[in-house]
Amino acid sequence: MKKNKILIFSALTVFCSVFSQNKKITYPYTWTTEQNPIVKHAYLCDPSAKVYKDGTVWVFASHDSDTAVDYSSMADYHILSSKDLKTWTDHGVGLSLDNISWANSHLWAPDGIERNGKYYLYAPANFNIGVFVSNTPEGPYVDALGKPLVPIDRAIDPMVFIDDDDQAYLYFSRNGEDCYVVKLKDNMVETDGIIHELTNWSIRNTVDEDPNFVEGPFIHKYKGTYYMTYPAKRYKHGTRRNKVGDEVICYATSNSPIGPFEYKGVLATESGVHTIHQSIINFKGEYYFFYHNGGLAKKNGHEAHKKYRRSMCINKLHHNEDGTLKLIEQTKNVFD
Ligand code: FUB
Repeated sequence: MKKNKILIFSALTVFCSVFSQNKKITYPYTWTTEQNPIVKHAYLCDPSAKVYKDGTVWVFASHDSDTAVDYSSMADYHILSSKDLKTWTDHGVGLSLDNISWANSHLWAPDGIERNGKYYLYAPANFNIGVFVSNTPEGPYVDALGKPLVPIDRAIDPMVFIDDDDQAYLYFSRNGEDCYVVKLKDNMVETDGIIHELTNWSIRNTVDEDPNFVEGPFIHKYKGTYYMTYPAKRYKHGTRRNKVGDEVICYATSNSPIGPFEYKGVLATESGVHTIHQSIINFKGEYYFFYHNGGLAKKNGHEAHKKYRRSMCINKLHHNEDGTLKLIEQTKNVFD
């Protein structure tokens, strides 16, 4: 009898899980939550958050498919917004592979920004970075150039930062070990000057114990200091090609947006899904850390594939008095 009850309960759980995954969502889709993962209707990951001039938080997220078994099937970006980090709207797909003539796979981590009344999305497709433009933050975004913006292949994870003097910088990574920055012209669709390689800083150390830069550079400025956060891995025996373990988030600081940056330490430990991809915002005077984990895959019974079916989370970030960053607590409650 007890066995039968367990069987019925398991069947119901699987049914409910499959049913909820197949639920048809119409966009824009709005919900309220204070619990991680904050998005439960789709596997949205690589969240890049920005606060726009009117105070709205916008998030540009990659999209893992419900059946993903690797990172190659990522085919569109969802764009989300919130005015309080509690009630969220997923505006649906802002850009998809169908609208990029020069690429046919791998829409990896994007970033967005507003400038002069226009909205720009920087996105890697087939390991080349393109720039896309829209009249609204949620898109749809159209290809601004019809070709990649950055003349370097194997480039991923673009991030755009506009400094207080209005100069825009495009950061990106390459080959899972190099970091670059290049200025952007005011029009945001042309690079300006040379591409600086940043990985000759102390963040590229070769000590076995310390994690080394892999990808996903993100800049935030706090009290005049430039903080670069980035996913990092340990190198076995100091060999760059021999990385071990899952990514953690490290940070380095500089007094200039083009470095040199000085390694400071680990900001967030592994999130349980091999990658962890971060962004940081100052929202109403408090700092928040966006990242992804495997929470939704676990809830949906997809734990075996959680590495490729990632879910977006937020926790608080604290600056210490001495300028260091407190280790992020990856808690269920966003506002803990
Ligand atoms: O989501 C695909 C890739 O995995 C991203 O571009 C990386 O940052 C890592 O999260």
